[in-house]
Amino acid sequence: MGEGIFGRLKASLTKTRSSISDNLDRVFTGSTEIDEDFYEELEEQLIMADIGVAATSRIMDHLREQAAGEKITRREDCRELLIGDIREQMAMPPTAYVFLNGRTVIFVIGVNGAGKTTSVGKLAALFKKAGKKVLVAAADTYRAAATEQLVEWTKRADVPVITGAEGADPASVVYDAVHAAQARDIDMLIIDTAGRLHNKKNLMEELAKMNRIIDKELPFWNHENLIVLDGTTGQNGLTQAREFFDVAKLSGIILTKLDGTSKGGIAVAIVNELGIPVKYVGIGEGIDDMTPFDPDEYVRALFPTQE
Ligand SMILES: Nc1nc2c(ncn2[C@@H]2O[C@H](COP(=O)(O)OP(=O)(O)OP(=O)(O)O)[C@@H](O)[C@H]2O)c(=O)[nH]1
Ligand SMILES: [Mg+2]
Repeated sequence: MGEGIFGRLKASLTKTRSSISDNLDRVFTGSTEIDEDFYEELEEQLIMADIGVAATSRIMDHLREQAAGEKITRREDCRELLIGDIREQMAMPPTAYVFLNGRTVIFVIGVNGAGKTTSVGKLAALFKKAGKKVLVAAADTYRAAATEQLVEWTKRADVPVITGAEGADPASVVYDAVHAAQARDIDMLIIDTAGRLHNKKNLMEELAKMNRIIDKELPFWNHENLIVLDGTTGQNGLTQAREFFDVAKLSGIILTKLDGTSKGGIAVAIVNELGIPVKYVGIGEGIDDMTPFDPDEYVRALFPTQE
């Protein structure tokens, strides 16, 4: 499945003439020797690819340092250094997926429209297929439509869901879900939340309250807070994500809509800026359009001619 999905990621990253891979390749094949023009051009292309100013400047500094230290003069060799650097930065911490081995509660958080509810549905399907007992909780009680949308997804994934009335306290839904999870011997409890940042104080209090319930009721469970980021919003999405760091201890990123951007470099910017790993990527609107993030596949998709 990974190959198929990353084949599509690769296709989407190379679909336009302005794609990162085309232009990056051009930088490396223009002439054989490294010169100042080369560095400038490369820097520009990395920023164009959504890798962001901070990550680009880190990458460029490292590249210049390495090239000087290893006395590298050929652009082609520099390309290998660049690929190695990005692969290293995107490497998964060894603990990234430890939560899959035990009972886990996952909060899915993020701004409006990022793809939270869709991602909860896809994760539920993914875990169910892996043989887990999954329960979903609809803690976005602000709109009745939000619960209806999630209920649809849980039907598709064939997993049970705990809901609350419109306007109910989200923490009460979490409380009910926690008890249902214990009674039904659940492995994975996935909680969909509302995405509003206009009232940060409320959001903070609400997330804190829900987290307290988990800490009290499920102290021995793994606890993941996954933030959903829309891959098409580029650097703006990052600014919004930073706000969530103030309100929750984030353990990973779900990067959605990678099928909708030719600038896949956003994942590099995100990891560089936020310092937490991308754990899952969304690559379409269907239930099977989610996969664990694979740094090697990702780098291969960014640099397609390097196999
Ligand atoms: N192409 C594509 N569309 C996606 C992906 N993930 C989500 N979407 C779409 O993005 C839109 C918003 O998704 P939701 O899951 O409703 O987002 P949300 O974060 O729950 O939104 P709110 O509950 O309103 O805050 C929907 O139209 C989804 O189909 C993806 O990986 N690829
Ligand atoms: Mg939603």
